[in-house]
Amino acid sequence: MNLGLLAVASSASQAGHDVDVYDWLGDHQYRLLDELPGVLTRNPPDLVGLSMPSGYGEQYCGPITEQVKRLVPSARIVAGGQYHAGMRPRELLARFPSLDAVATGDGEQLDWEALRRCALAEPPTGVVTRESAVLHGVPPGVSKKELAPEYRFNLLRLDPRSYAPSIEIARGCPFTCSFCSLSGAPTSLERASSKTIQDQLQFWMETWPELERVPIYFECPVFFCNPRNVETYAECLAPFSHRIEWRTQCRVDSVEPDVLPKLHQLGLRMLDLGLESASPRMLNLMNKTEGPTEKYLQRAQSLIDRAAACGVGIKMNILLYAGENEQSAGETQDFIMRNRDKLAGIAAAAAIEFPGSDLSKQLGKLHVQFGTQRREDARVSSAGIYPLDLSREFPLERAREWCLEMTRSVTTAESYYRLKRIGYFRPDFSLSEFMQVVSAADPDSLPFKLTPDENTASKIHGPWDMAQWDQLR
Ligand code: B12
Ligand code: SF4
Repeated sequence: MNLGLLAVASSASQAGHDVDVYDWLGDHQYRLLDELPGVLTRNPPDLVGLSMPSGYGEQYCGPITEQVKRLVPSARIVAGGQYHAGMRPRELLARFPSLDAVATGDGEQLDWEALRRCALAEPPTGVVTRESAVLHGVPPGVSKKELAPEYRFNLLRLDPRSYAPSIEIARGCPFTCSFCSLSGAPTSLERASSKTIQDQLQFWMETWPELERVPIYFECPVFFCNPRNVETYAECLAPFSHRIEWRTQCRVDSVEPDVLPKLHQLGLRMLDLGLESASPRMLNLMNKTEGPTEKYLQRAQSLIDRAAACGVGIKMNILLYAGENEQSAGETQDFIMRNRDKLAGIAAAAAIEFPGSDLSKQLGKLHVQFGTQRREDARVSSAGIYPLDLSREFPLERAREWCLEMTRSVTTAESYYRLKRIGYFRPDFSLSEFMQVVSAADPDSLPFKLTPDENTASKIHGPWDMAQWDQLR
């Protein structure tokens, strides 16, 4: 679910505007492009907001904005999504002639009424237009004393049961890991209020009354928990902890190992741990930790050990970065192999250049130092996103081969299903349905290895085809 889109729409609705939300998961859920003429004609909008949290949405921006302008020429169209659209407003306006404006920051503060009435040369705060000479404040003048958006789920026009449940628990990140889009816009962390969290949980409980436990992703850039604030979570989650199993993401240094048993009692089942690397040199290059790297790795180890002991699954995120070589990748590989039996899975990936990130800003320097360079990707390079040759010694192909090998060394079909069940799949998507999708897929294309049992299952021929497999990924 696109929580950013829902948060913005909810605040517009609270301000008295009539809002419809089409949180579009793709043609398999709703044929948005086919339906758009009907939607626009039935209820012609004054303003259209497009959410583009990642560059992967840019491919739809042209067709949607052109249709809107053709059918409702008076409508103003604004794109938002602070870590993507907000990083390249001018480029978007140049690329999409029918787009009028880009909102650069948190969307709750956007003054929709002002945007509707203003001359495009004088947009409201936080909005960039083709005609505005300068950016009016980045991001908009947000006074985020307490993050308490009221999520109005009733604005969704599509069936909430077709989404993987997620809720927002915090926003913003004070760290500056150089590969991350958030590094280009360092903001402090804002926790959602208990009421905001409870209201969102209540919605999902009501959406899935028949489920004993509802799997929910607790969305935040970094989950922070220590013995001091764990009681705040306990109070907030107490009415729900017997009915939820949740997953969230953290840094090595943001969760204290001692709180894991308590979090497990509160329903935590899966923690995405951003280790990124076990090579001290790479951790420094990524600006991943301010303290000594040995301490970082010791802390990671105790988190993994403690989680394994109390039944919290750890899915470890690994990133190969600019300057990587066989030695540094080998150090990370050793760490993974040592912990293989304690991990619920890993996701290994090669760093990608995203607009606005520190990596993007430092590319020239990294090229001189290591030979890091962009590679074109026909799908996304027009959105300012580039895969990279990480170094002369570690080109893109080698990085991809290494990542697949590592991911497969830990993940099986079943563990992959268990990982994705919270936050990615519909709650009622069963393991046997998943295995049917797997059975129709080319085993070489899978991000996991099939165990002998699963190989047998792969002989079952389900009604699924590869297109459905692609949608699941
Ligand atoms: C949850 C999440 C996902 C979820 C759901 C995505 C979704 N549709 O919401 C899933 C797992 C599906 C996902 C997938 C991917 N994601 Co993602 N994801 C996130 C994450 C962690 C949180 C987003 C969120 O819910 N935030 C909470 C909401 C409330 O905040 P928000 O989205 O920023 O919205 C606010 C403003 O941006 C703004 N706003 C948003 N939309 C609009 C629209 C209008 C009109 C206006 C005015 C304002 C506005 O107002 C909102 C409220 O204040 C972000 C990182 C982050 N912390 O934001 C990455 C992030 C957006 N993802 C990223 C990436 C790369 C991906 C993937 C490509 C990963 C992959 N390799 O497959 C895919 C691409 C998916 C796609 N098709 O676009 C990158 C994007 C970088 C880029 N420049 O492209 C981010 C920034 C992570 C990162 N650190 O690099 N992602
Ligand atoms: S990787 Fe995580 S901790 Fe680092 S800047 Fe991004 S969101 Fe923050």
